[in-house]
Amino acid sequence: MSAPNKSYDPVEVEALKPEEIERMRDEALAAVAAAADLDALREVKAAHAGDRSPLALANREIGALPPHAKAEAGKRMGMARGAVNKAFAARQAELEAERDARVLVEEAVDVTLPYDRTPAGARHPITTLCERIEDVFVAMGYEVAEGPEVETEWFNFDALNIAQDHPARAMQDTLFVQAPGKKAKEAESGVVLRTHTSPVQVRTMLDREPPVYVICPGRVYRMDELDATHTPVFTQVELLAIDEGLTMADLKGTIEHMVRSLFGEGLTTRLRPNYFPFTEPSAELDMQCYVCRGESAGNPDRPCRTCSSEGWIELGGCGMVNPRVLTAAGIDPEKYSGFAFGFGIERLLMFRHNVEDMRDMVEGDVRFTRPFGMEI
Ligand code: FA5
Repeated sequence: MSAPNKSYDPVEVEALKPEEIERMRDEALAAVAAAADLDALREVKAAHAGDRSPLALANREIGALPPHAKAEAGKRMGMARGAVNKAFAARQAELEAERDARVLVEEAVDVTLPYDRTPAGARHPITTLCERIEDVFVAMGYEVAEGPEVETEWFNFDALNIAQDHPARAMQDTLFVQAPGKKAKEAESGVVLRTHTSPVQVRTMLDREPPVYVICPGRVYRMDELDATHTPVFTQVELLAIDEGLTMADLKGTIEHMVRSLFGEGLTTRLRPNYFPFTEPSAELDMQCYVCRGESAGNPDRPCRTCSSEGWIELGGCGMVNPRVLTAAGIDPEKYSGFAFGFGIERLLMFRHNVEDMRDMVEGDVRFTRPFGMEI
């Protein structure tokens, strides 16, 4: 700091000359305006408005002025430093606004992007529906039984009373793994990809002593073209009960319980006569349409897509186990009777979930399976 002035002469203090203060102010203002970002502005502040800045050092010189000169110099200095501080605050606000706008753009999160780059698949609804049906029957005391998909003709046809000349045994209908009589001299029976789950009935009866209550889910194969309502590989569930005194009424009551568990209360079922070599009598089992509850039948004002306005939906084939089948499996038909029921899960899935094309079920596209949920 300069020595005190005895008489007023601001020129004596070089740094307090008006033009010098203006120069320092203008230099500071130019530096503030030139600061391109907040870091640069911070440096500008230290250099032009900090304790060691030219204006601050000049400010200290005011003390060296005579009292009557201090006011004028102080006013001039105050205005210069005020202008610099104001410019600094304005530039800081401007740069902060620029930074905030940039951050908003650069750090924006697109919440619509997939959150998982390796999404988990979903269990196939055929699997979950099969398990649901198994649960219904296990709760009634049934066991789950399985059999091989590559099956002998004997189990697939003969033991089920399906005669040698039955059309189902023709090469056009059944996929033969080994033709009868060839290679397998010891076993005359040919080998096929099972065409239904009914051979598991026979295997189960040979394996266990009655009473028998089993449910047999599994994959089956037929020479069918893949189209909207057929697939050459599909899933059936077979139900078999062998006990003393079983009748068609037990069969109907059991299926009605299954229908209630899968579709809700209040739906009736009906039996239509049919023929299967392995059951006698045999029937086709229908359930009342769970969407229109039968109201669409004969009512053009209330069409129903689910049952094609029939009012009924075909569930599958059933009947009392033919005594010949019981005998082939070593069970006394005089003592025991039994009922069986077999149905296709793909068809059940179609009408239960309004799937219009069976091909969607076999293509393995998660866009089909995902809407059914991740049921474990
Ligand atoms: C049978 O397979 C008998 N074994 C069912 C049975 C069991 C009757 C026990 C009596 C006692 P059917 O050929 O009708 O029957 O087939 C049963 C179900 O399989 C059909 O109702 C249908 O839902 C399904 N199905 C048949 N062919 C196909 C196919 N190509 N694609 C998908 N589902 C099919």
